[in-house]
Amino acid sequence: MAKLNTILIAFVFCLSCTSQPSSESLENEVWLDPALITNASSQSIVVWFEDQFLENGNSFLEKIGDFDGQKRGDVRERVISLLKAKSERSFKSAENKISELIENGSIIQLKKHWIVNGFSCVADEEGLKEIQNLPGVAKVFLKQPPFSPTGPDMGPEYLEAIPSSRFEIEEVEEYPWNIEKIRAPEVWKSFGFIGEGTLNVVHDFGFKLDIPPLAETIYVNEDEIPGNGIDDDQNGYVDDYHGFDFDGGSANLNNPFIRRVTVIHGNACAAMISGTFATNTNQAIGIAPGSKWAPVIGASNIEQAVEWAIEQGADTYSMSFSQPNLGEYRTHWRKVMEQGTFCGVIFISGAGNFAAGSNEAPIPVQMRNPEDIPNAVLGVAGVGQDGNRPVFSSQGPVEWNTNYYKDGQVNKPDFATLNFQISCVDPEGNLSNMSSGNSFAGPHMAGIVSLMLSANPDLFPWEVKEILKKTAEDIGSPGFDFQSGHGFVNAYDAVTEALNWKK
Ligand SMILES: [Ca+2]
Ligand SMILES: [Ca+2]
Repeated sequence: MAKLNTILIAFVFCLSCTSQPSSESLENEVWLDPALITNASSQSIVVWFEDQFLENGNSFLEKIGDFDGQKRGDVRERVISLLKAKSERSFKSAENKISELIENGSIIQLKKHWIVNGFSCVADEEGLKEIQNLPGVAKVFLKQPPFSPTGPDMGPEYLEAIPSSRFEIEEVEEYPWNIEKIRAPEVWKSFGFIGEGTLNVVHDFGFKLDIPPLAETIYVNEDEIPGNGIDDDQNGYVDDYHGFDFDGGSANLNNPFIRRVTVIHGNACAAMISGTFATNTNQAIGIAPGSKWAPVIGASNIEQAVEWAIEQGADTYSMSFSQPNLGEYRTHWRKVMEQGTFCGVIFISGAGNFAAGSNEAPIPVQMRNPEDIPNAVLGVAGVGQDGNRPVFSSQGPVEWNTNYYKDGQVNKPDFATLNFQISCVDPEGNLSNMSSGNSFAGPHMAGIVSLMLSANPDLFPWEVKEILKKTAEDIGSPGFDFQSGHGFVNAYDAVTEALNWKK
């Protein structure tokens, strides 16, 4: 496409004037995020090459048909290879000039990506100008201000030994109302699926790793030796044994960001997905207590976090956060999630809590990034025990009118789970706190999807969504509505349908 544009522009120039187009005309082909400042001394940017797996803003739904009848696991490997090959090709053609820019200090902190074919860096005025002349460069986005939570450490950076799981279906004595309402225990007892074989990545803001019901199911990257300061598996991340803080550049995930009294946000979300028994009890606390979970932090480095998740074999990627006012940079997040979906990952995000009170935002921006991403992210709202929607729960629709994505109005949220007065795990591993918010709606969905993939690992993310649509109970106003989407989902009907699903 870039070449075609060059020819067309050159042709017009030749008709209208006698001089050849100057080299400046090449710069004009590169799309620049209007939020970029052309003479800034330092800006954090992300650069796309022209050659992308999904060629344009409409490619996601078109591409799905190419994979009919195939298996998620097989396609994942193929797509990863394709994405990496594109990235290597594009980078190779530009790498001499990029090296020059690094040497003269025009760009720093270069991070090469494959989930989207491109790279991130911090560029000065000269760097931004020269990047536009690199072969194959198509777009430059301003990365929005980094979001780096800080706080005191809690707990160890890694676990010396992973306790064996105490969870047995026969041993379950009780469970909180939300686990029952989502019909997880019926799945365990009727089918025996507890999420085995699935990995749920929890992208959040604070964790404590040694909480018993979560320590039993924490993910271990077997190729990494923890705590030795060496990148043993040579994936670019030192000591990424359980997870990684991509914003902090460290394996220390213990920075708590949001705590309500004793609730640690990341743990509360993870426990709803993969928690086993509350400490010293036989009280089940997670929807998929046989699944693994991995903590990541990385809102400012979403490419790295998603690439890491994919390479560790993630099945779900749960994001209980919401970013407003990203401008054109939303496009980049969407592309990451779209291409990540073809690597077999189901991306999930709570709908947000911006429908009432001091946080109230107008529609169509009550739902924000990433829960506003169509097709590739399940945006999940919720209800309480009585089945009613709490007033804070963000509503759709949303709008996509960026330079790249022209959907216009998009129906959101996609589904509803639970979000009101949910028991959360505390730092000792007990269920003792009642909290509310769509931070919990997403993890309920991740737990359900984990059970579905445990039952049928071959399902593509878009098939998972179809099954959820088919089995969701219509609540709120009849049919799709902007408060509960396609309806209230439950694990039992979703798993039953997943087992019967014919490719
Ligand atoms: Ca490593
Ligand atoms: Ca190591």
